[in-house]
Amino acid sequence: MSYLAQLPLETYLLAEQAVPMPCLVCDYENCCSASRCRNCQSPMSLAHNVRSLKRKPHFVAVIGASGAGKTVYLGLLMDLLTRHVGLMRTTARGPLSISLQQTTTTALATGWFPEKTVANPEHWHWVHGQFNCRRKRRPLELVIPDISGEALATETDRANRYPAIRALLAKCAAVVVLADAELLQAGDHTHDFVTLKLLSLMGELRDEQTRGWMQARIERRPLALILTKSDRCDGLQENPREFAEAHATALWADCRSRFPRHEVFACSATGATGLRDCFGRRQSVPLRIEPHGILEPFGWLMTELDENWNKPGLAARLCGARS
Ligand SMILES: Nc1nc2c(ncn2[C@@H]2O[C@H](COP(=O)(O)OP(=O)(O)OP(=O)(O)O)[C@@H](O)[C@H]2O)c(=O)[nH]1
Ligand SMILES: [Mg+2]
Ligand SMILES: [Zn+2]
Repeated sequence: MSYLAQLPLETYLLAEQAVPMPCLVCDYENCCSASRCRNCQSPMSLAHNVRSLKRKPHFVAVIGASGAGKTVYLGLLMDLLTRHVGLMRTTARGPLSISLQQTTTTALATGWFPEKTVANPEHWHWVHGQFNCRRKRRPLELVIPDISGEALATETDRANRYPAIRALLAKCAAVVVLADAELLQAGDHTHDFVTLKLLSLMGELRDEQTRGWMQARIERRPLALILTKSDRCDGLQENPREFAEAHATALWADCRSRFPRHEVFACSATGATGLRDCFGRRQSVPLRIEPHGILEPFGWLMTELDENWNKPGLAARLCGARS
């Protein structure tokens, strides 16, 4: 009787693990089985999606102070797009891309606003999807993260505390700035400083970007200023530009001077809100969900992105203009 056994070494599995996988957000090289980047904690599924699809997405940076309404806006936007409301629609890439929409709509359907986004990057939602507009020929591949306002503010004061934010601000192909219209109308500009600092940081990082036509495109990236909670401000929906000039003078002027392609919009998620007691604290709750002005800013951004990245011959023209 023999006591010898044969064990296959399967060293090819080790070799497979040794091949590094660069993070799509910060380019840090990770082990290919990692689920989150070791440097910026963004999901590695983004990089895996790109490898399998062979199409690199554009990043859209959504910035604004804590409480500006980023999560509510993005969650509702994704819900409308996946339900094919209007001319645009999206197809989510991977299950993680559906979590933001799920969290937001579940909270709103049960009579609450979603929880404040925590500063820990492991809990941020990264939406990766293919976005189509029926009027356009080519779909756009986009990654839109919902980042905590608290983390955005911290990054402006302590560089590299959140590497994902820095990388996103440098790489993004479009910018969405959210500002609380109710606060602006009341003359409270404390939130503006976070956004102004982020826009200034973006300008600094842009200068470190690659040269040539890529740099030219980064310089032409569009910015949409969205004034949120328009249900609380009379007349805002009808004339957001006038409102921005009257109540957000510094912020709107900064957006215009830094981004040659800009537009201002107003939106609201609710028709009315009320106050509800929650563990001894009075909290604002939605009484009626009536999305207003959610799709328009995104439609404008898609058109601008399409002009900047998909238009044949534009790269050549930009190169010519700069050389
Ligand atoms: N009236 C009204 N209130 C809103 C609307 N959208 C958001 N809010 C209020 O604003 C609060 C903050 O909204 P969020 O979307 O969580 O804000 P955020 O920018 O994601 O904040 P952070 O996660 O802290 O960065 C909500 O809890 C609501 O009380 C809206 O359309 N109308
Ligand atoms: Mg949030
Ligand atoms: Zn990373």
